[in-house]
Amino acid sequence: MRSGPLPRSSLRTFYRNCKPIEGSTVRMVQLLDEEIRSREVLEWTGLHLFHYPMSSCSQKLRIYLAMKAIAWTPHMVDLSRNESYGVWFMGVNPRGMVPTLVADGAVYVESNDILAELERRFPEPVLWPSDKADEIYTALADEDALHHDLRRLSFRFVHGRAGTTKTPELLATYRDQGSTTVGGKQDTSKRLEISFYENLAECGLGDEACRVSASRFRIAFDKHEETLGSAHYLFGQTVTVIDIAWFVYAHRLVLGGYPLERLHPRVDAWYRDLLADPVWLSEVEPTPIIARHVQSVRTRNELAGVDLVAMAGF
Ligand SMILES: N[C@@H](CCC(=O)N[C@@H](CS)C(=O)NCC(=O)O)C(=O)O
Repeated sequence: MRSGPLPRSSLRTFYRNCKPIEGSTVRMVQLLDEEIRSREVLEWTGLHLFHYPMSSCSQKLRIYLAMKAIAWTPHMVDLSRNESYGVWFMGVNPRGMVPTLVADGAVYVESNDILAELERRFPEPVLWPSDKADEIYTALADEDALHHDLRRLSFRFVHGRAGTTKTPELLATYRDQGSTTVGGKQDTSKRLEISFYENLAECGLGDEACRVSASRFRIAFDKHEETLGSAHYLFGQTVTVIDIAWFVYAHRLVLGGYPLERLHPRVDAWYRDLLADPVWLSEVEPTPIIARHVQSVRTRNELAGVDLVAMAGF
């Protein structure tokens, strides 16, 4: 079973091929022309973002866009209906994931690469300081490496799912659709997605896997707790993309019952401070229907003694 973060080697494949952002030696994922099968997007002008309201990576992008007051056209991809695995969307992003950016006909995948591209196009206000460009890239890669952990905890403790919503047939279609290369390289990302969902079908959201995922976040938050002892934000005295990325994670985990205030009081104060900003809040706040569902999942788990705290032993 694969419960660990993505290996560094596969993360590195995300960063090959295209142009680096200023101050960074790291490269971004832009699709090559022949990898884009839904050809009409090549004609699109301006910025178009494929996203989903409750997708954590989409939330990260939307907060960033709002902070920079960048105008963009939304394209909702309904993940609850597996729309990202549809033929048309796979022809835009062969990884079948949101967020995906189309910028004047160029297609960018991977939320952190999209942030890099946007920072290059819209440098003000600075959210990715060029003197720390590579450090920030590495910190974002570390955050991305926890994405499957977040998804696992989210599925169980926020959405209250018991297993997978992807049938073997759907996964087979997903496997066969879209370009097999991304940015000119054979892509490993889809294989990791398939193995996540196959594992979910086979083993469900088991206690042990969830415990491992929760402890990875505890370790990461412990580091942030230390950082925030001498800095206002996670990368110094001003807000950066790292704050946005971790704010989204913190919010999702708090929704799932992670005891942020008790275990990491400085991180909790930092999180609450950012949450008080209506721009940040509005991008992560669940709709009333989802909020009620999340609350009922929490109550049900607590009554059964299988809530996140009990399960993780925190
Ligand atoms: N490493 C990717 C992760 C993207 C990702 O996993 N997106 C999720 C939503 S947060 C998705 O599209 N999932 C589709 C699915 O699981 O069906 C990124 O940072 O963009």
